[in-house]
Amino acid sequence: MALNTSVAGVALGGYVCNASGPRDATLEELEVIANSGSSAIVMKSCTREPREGNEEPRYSRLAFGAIQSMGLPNLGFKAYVGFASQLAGRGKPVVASVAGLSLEDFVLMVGAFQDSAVDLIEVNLSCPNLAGKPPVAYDFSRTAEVLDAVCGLGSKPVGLKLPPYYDFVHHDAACGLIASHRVGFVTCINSIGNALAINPETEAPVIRPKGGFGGLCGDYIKPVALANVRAFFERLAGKVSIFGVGGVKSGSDAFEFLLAGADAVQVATAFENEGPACFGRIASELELILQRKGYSSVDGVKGRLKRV
Ligand code: RRO
Repeated sequence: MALNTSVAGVALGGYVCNASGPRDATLEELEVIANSGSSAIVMKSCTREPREGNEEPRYSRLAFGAIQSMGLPNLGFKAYVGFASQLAGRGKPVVASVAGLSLEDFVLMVGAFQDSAVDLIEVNLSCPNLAGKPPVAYDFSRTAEVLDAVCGLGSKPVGLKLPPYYDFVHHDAACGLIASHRVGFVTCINSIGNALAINPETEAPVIRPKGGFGGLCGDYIKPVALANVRAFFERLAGKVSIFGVGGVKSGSDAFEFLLAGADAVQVATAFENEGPACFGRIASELELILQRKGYSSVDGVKGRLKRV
């Protein structure tokens, strides 16, 4: 059964890979991903300078997922440029994720990764956890500025990690910008920003940064993620590839993203909870579903959501 696929012309040997975020900030962690069933090695979003991230507690499991406000803890982009050389040649694409704190940072980092061993560059326009810095992708004029500045810096495909949008006017606006720039892929979605979970025993939020407001992850967000994948597929199919992310923890979840139109899925919360065995497990479950339904590849199903 062929689960092989491609994103922006880059071949992936499987449909399931890790997402930028959990367990991907150090070389040791990235080696674990390299040796797992993940079909790509996606690195933690990086900044110009190393960051410790937000104060603890900043991650809390919830009944159906998690809430977190990590605050971009990472080793600084130069470390990831170096890691890319060490991770290249392992039979799977290496994906950089850049989160600039300014336009200049985005230009510097995308330029550096264009000259590196990575295969894809994900430009994170959607981190919800930096106090005073709203996600760039909720401001379409700032998004246009970033795209103008980073899309022509080299030949490696550049993609956008997007926040959830909740109205078609916003999908239309985002797709208008994407269609007028050289964007190879979109990653839908980042966590749902500024959720609040309260512990009634302590009478306090479960995480400390930003008064408890943080990114919602896991099962809670899957329908929103599917909706965004579908909305982008309807507008961009055949022109721009789509990574689906948000609540993928089983083969059935991955199959739903495939029907919605995702070229591949990324796994975050399930990887955090289960460790690297999740990738092979989810891929095997997806394979069984495809077999049972008589499909011989992911391509025969991609985007073929039926009408009711
Ligand atoms: O590090 C984080 O707090 C973080 C990032 Br960069 C992101 O893109 N999305 C998220 O939920 N958390």
